[in-house]
Amino acid sequence: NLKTKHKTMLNLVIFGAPGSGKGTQSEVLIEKYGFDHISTGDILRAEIRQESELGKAAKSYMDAGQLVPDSLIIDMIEKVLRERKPKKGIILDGFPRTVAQAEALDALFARLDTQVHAVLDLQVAEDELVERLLKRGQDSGRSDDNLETIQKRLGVYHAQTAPIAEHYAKKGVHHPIAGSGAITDITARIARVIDALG
Ligand code: B4P
Repeated sequence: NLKTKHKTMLNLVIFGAPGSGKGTQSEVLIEKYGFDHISTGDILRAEIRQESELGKAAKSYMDAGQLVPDSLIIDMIEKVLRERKPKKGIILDGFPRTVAQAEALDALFARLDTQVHAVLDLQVAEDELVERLLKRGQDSGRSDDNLETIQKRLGVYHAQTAPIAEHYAKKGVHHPIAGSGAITDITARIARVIDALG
């Protein structure tokens, strides 16, 4: 049941470029606050491992550093959001990634009589992003963590994903977070925003 008040349940979006620490901070936040974690990247990688129709459709886009088409992602997230029964709140990680996805999420939450309460935008310099992803690529086995694909993903981020920040700034829920430094320091910056939500 996603219909709640601030004090009982929060709908949070963790936002930022590839390598900005979305997955990393989500893991810490689910532990600290008991939130449900919905990572579209993780769901898509699981679909690929299972060789589902969605996985087969998504794989070529992901390997090329492109976004999976909005229609597939929006159907997928609607299904996931309806199945989950979060108690403390949810962290959307890697979604929305386009303005069309953000608008679809607004419409879905409106139907459930709720909204996005905060967008936590992790800001990290480009050279550090590349360095982190290349380092992960050494042992993650992720087919998209190589220099050529990383550069494509960063280009896609600037062209298609970064404009969402403005969409949420207009709604007064966009929070820039300095995303460099120790993981615990970044968590503390995020926690200050979450705790101020009430
Ligand atoms: P994602 O799985 O979301 O991958 P990502 O953007 O690289 O972020 P991730 O969360 O994994 O990395 P993090 O920054 O935590 O997406 C992969 C692909 O799936 C996309 O390219 C797209 O094709 C598709 N996709 C997913 N969602 C979609 C959607 N909504 N619409 C369309 N397509 C979609 O960590 C990176 C590295 O940095 C890690 O190794 C970590 O250890 C390190 N790190 C983190 N914090 C650090 C710190 N403070 N200091 C040093 N290193 C740090």
